[in-house]
Amino acid sequence: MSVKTVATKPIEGQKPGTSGLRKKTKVFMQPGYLENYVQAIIEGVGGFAGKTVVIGGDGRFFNDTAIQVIIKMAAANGAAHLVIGQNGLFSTPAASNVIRKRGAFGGIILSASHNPGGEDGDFGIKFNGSNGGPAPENVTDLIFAATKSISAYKIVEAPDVDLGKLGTSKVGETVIEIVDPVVDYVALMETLFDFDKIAAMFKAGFTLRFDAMHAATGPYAKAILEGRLGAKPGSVVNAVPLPDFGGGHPDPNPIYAKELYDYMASPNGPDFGAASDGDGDRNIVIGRGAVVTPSDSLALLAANAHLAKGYSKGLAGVARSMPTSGAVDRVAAKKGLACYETPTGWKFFGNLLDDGKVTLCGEESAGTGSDHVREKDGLWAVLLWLNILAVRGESLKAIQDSHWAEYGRMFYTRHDYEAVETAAAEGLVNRLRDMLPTLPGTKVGDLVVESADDFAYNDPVDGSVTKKQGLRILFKGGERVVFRLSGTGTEGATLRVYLESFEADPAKHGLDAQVALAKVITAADTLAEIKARTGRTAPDVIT
Ligand code: VG1
Ligand code: CO
Repeated sequence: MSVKTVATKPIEGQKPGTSGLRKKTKVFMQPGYLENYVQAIIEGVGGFAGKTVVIGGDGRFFNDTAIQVIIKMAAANGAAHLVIGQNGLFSTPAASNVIRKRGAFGGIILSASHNPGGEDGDFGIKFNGSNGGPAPENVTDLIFAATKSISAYKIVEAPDVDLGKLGTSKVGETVIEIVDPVVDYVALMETLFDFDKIAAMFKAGFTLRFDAMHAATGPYAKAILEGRLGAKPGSVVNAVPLPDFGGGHPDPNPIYAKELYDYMASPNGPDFGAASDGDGDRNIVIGRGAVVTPSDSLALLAANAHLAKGYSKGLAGVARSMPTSGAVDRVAAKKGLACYETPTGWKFFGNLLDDGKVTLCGEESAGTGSDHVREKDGLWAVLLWLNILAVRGESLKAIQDSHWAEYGRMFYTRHDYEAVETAAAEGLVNRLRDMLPTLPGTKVGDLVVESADDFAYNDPVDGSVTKKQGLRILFKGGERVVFRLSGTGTEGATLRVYLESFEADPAKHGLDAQVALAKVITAADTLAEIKARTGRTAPDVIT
């Protein structure tokens, strides 16, 4: 087996502080680009020699081609054993599970998550460590540094591996093991949830639609929901992963999963609807007459998780990303649980989960998860919801209404301005950041600023400090606006504006969030001059 060393130049592209690289697929397809980044990962994490590495992705265009390259590069860099999902597929949470279960050194996950796929879409790669979670910042910093200093990559000359064939083979000295990606995941879910209770609920006539959006979760959802729990055949739709996600945009929000939202609102809609994203780590859940915001879902799951067998001892604590609403904080306060506030991105939950400080965590961007893996997990959240519904025997709407009556409702919305000119978006944020110290006491419309800061996180486990994680403006009535720029977009800049306000009065809990938040939305525009500076009259996406 001959190892080639190919001279190369440093690559542009990775944003420091992000857990991987996301680019247009065509950027990754440029000669040497993928190879450079993979070599930068290998060097950044201290080499692959003698190590076990898990590999798989969400099946988008270029997934299989990229995996063949990664196999040959891992072999050239001395990896001992590669565990690869059949046909190159792993949902992100399933990959996290396999890394943990095998005691692997880590994994390479190929996904651009909720971004569209295809030759003209997006592609991405990230490295997860031995705990199964996205590499922490000290490691991504080393990978980033390697992208700047790289001068050569190593690759073996060998035939492609048959990714469809289960079993073991070798590339040079490296053992290649192709595994069924679904089996271990189903086994894990079975340890956490009362499959018999959920199955009994389906048997009694409960109906569901799960939209896998032609992405990674399809095979898992079919196997568990229809195969094990007895949901009617056809309950899981768009179940076959496709390289272009069937032309769709695998983000389960009201715009891209409109079909599901419409079906849920129709007279023949099922009792429960859910969807996940490209790589299967996000989820949304919808009941008859009740859409649950991800922030509320986290709070509701925290309040009810003990009803499922895997969480029957209660929770160690909870965590949410800073822009996520404070709904879960209210549950934590009432139950006497520790509640942590972290920067956006799952990697920040890793230490809290590893240290046993929290059991449940979540983000406003449709991600919830627990200490069972080190990624957010879409299907896991759906199963926890089903378990809760089966035990409580109430509708999702009834459960949400009674939760709001008990804890109050946190109205919440996120406004995204996509593909904004980078200089305009950065100008907006920089101007506002400079204004922060002057804001307390300022009147903005009917609201008065209480405090304003740029969020910094002190990790309670390793003592690391992460700064500049989003501008927070808190008003005297408890309303809050957060501004930050996305780290996952691939075109220009995406400005995210997160808005929330608290309402104790149940008579007002039925209001539309955009209506309830009208004053906060206006205040956000007044402060940040969003319309004037982005040239947009309205957000591109409202969730
Ligand atoms: C977005 C979300 C964030 C999430 C990240 C990765 O990041 O806001 O909450 O962790 O995507 O999700 P940003 O920087 O664009 O706001 V996924 O489903 O790609 O793993
Ligand atoms: Co995702």
